[in-house]
Amino acid sequence: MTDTLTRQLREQFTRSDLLFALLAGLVGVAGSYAVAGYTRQFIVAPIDAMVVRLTPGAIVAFMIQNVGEQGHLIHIAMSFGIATALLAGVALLGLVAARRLGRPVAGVLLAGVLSWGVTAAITAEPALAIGAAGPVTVFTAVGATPLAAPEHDPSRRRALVSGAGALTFVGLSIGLGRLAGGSTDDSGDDLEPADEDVAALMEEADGKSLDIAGDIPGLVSTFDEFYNVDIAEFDPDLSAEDWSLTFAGEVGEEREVTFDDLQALPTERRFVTLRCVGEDLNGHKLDTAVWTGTPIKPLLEEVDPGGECGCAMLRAEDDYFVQFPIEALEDGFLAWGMNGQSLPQSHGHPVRVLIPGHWGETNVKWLSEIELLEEEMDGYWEQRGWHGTGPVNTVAKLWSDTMLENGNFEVAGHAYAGTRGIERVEVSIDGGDTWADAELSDPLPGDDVWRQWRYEFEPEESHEVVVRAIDGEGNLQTEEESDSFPSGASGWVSKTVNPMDAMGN
Ligand SMILES: Nc1nc2c(c(=O)[nH]1)N[C@H]1C(S)=C(S)[C@@H](COP(=O)(O)O)O[C@H]1N2
Ligand SMILES: [Mo]
Repeated sequence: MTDTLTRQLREQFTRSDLLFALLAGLVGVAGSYAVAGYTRQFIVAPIDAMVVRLTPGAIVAFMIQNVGEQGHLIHIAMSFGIATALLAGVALLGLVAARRLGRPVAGVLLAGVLSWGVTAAITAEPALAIGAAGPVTVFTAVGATPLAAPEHDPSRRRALVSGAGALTFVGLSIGLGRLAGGSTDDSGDDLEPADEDVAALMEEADGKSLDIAGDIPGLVSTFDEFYNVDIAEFDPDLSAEDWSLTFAGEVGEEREVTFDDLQALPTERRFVTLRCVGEDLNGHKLDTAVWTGTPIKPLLEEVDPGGECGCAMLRAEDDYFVQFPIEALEDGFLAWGMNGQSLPQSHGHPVRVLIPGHWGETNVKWLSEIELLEEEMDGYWEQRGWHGTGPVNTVAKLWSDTMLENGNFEVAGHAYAGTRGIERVEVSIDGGDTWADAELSDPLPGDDVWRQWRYEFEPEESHEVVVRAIDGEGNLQTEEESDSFPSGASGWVSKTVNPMDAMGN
């Protein structure tokens, strides 16, 4: 049965057809990249979004635990594969039609029109779709041409030349795509009018940052330092003018808020720290910025939320969604500025939510809708097994250990406990037998901000350094160790350091 099927298929096209179809698929994807760059107009982008949506939760959870950051690469490779296969399939159809009809031109036209149609349908960009359709058409034509005169088909040579041509085209396209896509310049423009209040806060943070010899962030993370977690490979590309936020579901009155509406509300600047539930205990998905925006509460009160569960689903333009209690949302902040610039694309341009003291995943970027619910529903990550919508765990990070010129050894890092605040950080240099207080940075204004700590000691050969924080309610950071999945990593960060080795370097 399969045998006859394979045979039948084989009768439809030759090995040369397959080769040219594959080349056409590759140059089609490359051509799309050449005109669109690494943006949502690139044919791979919507496919990636679909892959993200359709990947079953169990697989995503497995990938996060076992594959980690490379998971994104696997996703994107799959999406590239699908895009290439789609365009190659269209080219193959054209080649088969060319032979069947005995009219190469008809087959080539078919491949051209279909590749344009498929790309336009996927990207919703009819004009840019020519970037993919052009090269697909050309390579289908090359593949179909010798049919007219098979006796002139030096096929090996033709395949080599075409392959080289395709590679050259892909190379050129990568160069062009880099120019076309604005993905490199990530940071936004300066806020208008120049925001002196932000400047003053940044200066305050600078002044309060400890003098740490090791290379770690200050009290405000720079755009380069600030971590990023995105479910999609391609960030939504939204303009402030076209953006709006809808309050829907169990509300007394539906309401749509535009960017201008937001700007007309009282503007505040806040230090807010974000931490991802998926990070390792001593990981670096913990950062702080000065955010410009407006509180959510007055808007919520206007729409008069109802609903049994007292909960809301927040949705975003990348099809991200997360649900948590209105109680937490009420303390939230709608931010359009970060460190004195308009919100960068990768951090949710033009508007994101900040929920004090809760895990990063509640801080929805590219926010589009707040739906008040009747009953609880899982969010994107909850569907995939995570429990990351509640308050953050307390943590003291050990991010640097440095031999100082004065012969002492310095250990340092940041500590964070959400809205509970950090009261104290303790350091042990003997594996937890004895403890001493670390130097702490003066607190910054705000009720959801990390602090820096630093500890200096006269070193011996080797030390097991352990750090732990005490939050503002007097609770000691839990010693019990757990993985980040599903509720955030716990335990005390420890590290064996060999100061004398360091000195030898
Ligand atoms: N729309 C949208 N919002 C999102 C995410 C996302 O993928 N899409 N990721 C969430 C997660 S898991 C975290 S930890 C934070 C990260 O914010 P950042 O990328 O600005 O650091 O954003 C949250 N908000
Ligand atoms: Mo996260």
